[in-house]
Amino acid sequence: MTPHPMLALTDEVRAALADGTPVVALESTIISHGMPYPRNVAMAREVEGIVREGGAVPATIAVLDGIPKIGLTTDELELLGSAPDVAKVSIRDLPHVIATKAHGATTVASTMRLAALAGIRVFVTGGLGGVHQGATTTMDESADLTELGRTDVAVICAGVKSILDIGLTLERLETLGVPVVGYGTGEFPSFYSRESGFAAPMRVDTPEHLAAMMRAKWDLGLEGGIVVANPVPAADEMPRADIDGIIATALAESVERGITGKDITPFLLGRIVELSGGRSLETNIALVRNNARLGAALATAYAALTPHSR
Ligand code: PSU
Ligand code: MN
Repeated sequence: MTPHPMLALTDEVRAALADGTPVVALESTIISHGMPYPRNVAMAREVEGIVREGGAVPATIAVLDGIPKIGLTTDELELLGSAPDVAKVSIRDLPHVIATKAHGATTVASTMRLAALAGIRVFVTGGLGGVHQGATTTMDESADLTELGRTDVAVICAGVKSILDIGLTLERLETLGVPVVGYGTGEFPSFYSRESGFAAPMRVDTPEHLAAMMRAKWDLGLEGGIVVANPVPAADEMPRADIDGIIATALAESVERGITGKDITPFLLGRIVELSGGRSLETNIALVRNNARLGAALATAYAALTPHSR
């Protein structure tokens, strides 16, 4: 497919997509709003390097001066990680950030959509948005879920952290027809920990089987994404007893301070880093690295099954 004309692709990404070289999309909210500077920028560069070592081309996605960028330069990554005026941009925010020629860091939802418009089918992130705790009264559910229901991209993440309601998130994904796959595990992982107490709805153990699922889904015309839940390596995980208490404290503070809407996830992530004395940041970076390795392998396996024109 031809990339949408409103997108600005780097020459490297454009060439890779044209000749069938595997490409892996990466999001930017995790850089601008998910981790503190300068670790965020170092993480973003390192993850791009891991994708390259795995034989794929990284395409970090963001909006700069109102232009959706597919692939970023080193200077652009630095800007996204350090500038104070980078908005968190989900699907509903895309028209505004483009019209006002502003900078925006894209969430899972908007990164998925821009990746699909470029012709990229594999996307690596850390954690997915989902149904928030208390959503039965607040109705706070991430647009990541609706986007997964409609856009054809496989999203590699480390599961859903318990700042969200994991059970309700899995229910919503089932309703939306989104396959949720435990990679090498029968248990759905909870980001900082390998366990969540919830079973993974299905299990796959190789990139080749994941790629075959992508082909089967989209060849049948079943639109929408696939969630690949890849547990954090055992050596890097946080014990659930530790992290659950920290998350409960951060959640209580968010209620006390009246934080709502798009500000909740960045607030909670920041407080979890502080309350854990930086431990959660190390786990977060480790799981993104692990996802990047799988992302490169999956993009490679998928490219092997897919003619260049698709
Ligand atoms: N979870 C993380 N780190 C993140 C996010 C979630 O551990 O950076 C970001 C992702 O970009 C995700 C977004 O798409 O938060 C979800 O925000 P919301 O719930 O406002 O849709
Ligand atoms: Mn929300």
